Amino acid sequence: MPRALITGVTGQDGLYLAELLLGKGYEVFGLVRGQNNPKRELVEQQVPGVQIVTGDLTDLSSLMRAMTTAAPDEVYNLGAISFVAYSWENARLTSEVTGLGVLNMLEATRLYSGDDLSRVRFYQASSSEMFGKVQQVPQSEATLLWPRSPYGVAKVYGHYMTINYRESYGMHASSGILFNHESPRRGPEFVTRKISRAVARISLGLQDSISLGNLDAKRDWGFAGDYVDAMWRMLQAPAGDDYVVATGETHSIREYLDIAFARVGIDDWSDLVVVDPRFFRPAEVDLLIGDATKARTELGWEPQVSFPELVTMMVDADLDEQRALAGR
Ligand code: NAP
Ligand code: G4F
Repeated sequence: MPRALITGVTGQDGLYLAELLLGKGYEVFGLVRGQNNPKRELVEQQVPGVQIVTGDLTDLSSLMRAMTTAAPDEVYNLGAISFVAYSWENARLTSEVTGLGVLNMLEATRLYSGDDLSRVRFYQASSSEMFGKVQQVPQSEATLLWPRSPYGVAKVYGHYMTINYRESYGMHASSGILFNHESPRRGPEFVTRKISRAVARISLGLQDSISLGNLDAKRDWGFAGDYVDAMWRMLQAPAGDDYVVATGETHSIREYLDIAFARVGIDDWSDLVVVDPRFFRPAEVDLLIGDATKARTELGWEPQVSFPELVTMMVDADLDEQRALAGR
């Protein structure tokens, strides 16, 4: 039975990846940080097969203990401070967790591996946010990186450190440059879930309007369940490498709003959306669209869920959740 260690198991991707690996017969260990972390219960309820180990990406010795306990064949480093807007307010902490945390996890993996440095396969959760002020459309593995946020800068550090460990030590280390991926498990601070939840609440009479920032930003949005499959495929490849994972389509926040409100029978949402400058960012990433040709051809990966299906899935899930909370 193969063994995997997932950092960030309490997050959106961690939960989907744990489900995927358990379904494939893996023994799965999930790193959970902090004392009495309330998300631990979420993992225990939603993916009960996961064995929880405690540790923090900023604490190398805790990661080495986690490696010894899990004795993994595969390490998926998904843990990060992942909310871009928060990263300006907490730039140093973001650098320590999202940037230096990758170095800590690579070091824990290298030290655990001993003489056989290709024995443990390593996945790093890199991000399309690294493309920032995009230098090429669409963005591929060869596109120059130009990050626009402390989060993006931290991800660039982790990305190059992963490449460096592959080149320096011959580790099977892969970096997935994933474009935005969403689901009903998405945190409510991200724009897609913020909208799907608000649309559900507005349609049920529980909320009057929604305040948002820049409605013209465009993202290449896919379904998180499809994207964790790409992570697994990278670690089954003969050697570590870097791959863009994206749908190849881009849509604005306005288009997301159109489909989300239409799902609850509202065609004109202009009076229901308030543009609030508080949600504008010091520097914006205006356009992301990925070219995933390499992942398609080398890994046989294909996204299964379309943009309208994704939006509909999220609104429907939030309608169910809000109805249950309101006792309807
Ligand atoms: P998420 O839901 O925000 O999950 C982040 C995870 O990191 C949580 O489990 C969180 O634990 C954990 N974490 C935070 N600080 C930590 C620390 N100091 N030590 C250990 N764990 C820590 O993110 P996601 O959407 O699942 O994304 C997974 C990864 O992919 C992240 O690295 C993200 O930056 C990257 N990524 C995401 C996307 C996307 O569109 N979703 C795209 C590209 C790349 P707590 O629950 O305890 O806070
Ligand atoms: O949903 P967002 O916060 O996601 P963002 O910044 O693209 O980052 C996500 O995707 C990255 C991959 O490219 C990941 F690496 C990262 O961890 C995270 O998962 O914002 C999307 C867009 C932005 O342009 C933002 O300015 O939506 C715009 N937006 C407009 N109003 C808003 C809002 N974003 C949020 N969160 N909240 C708003 O009210």
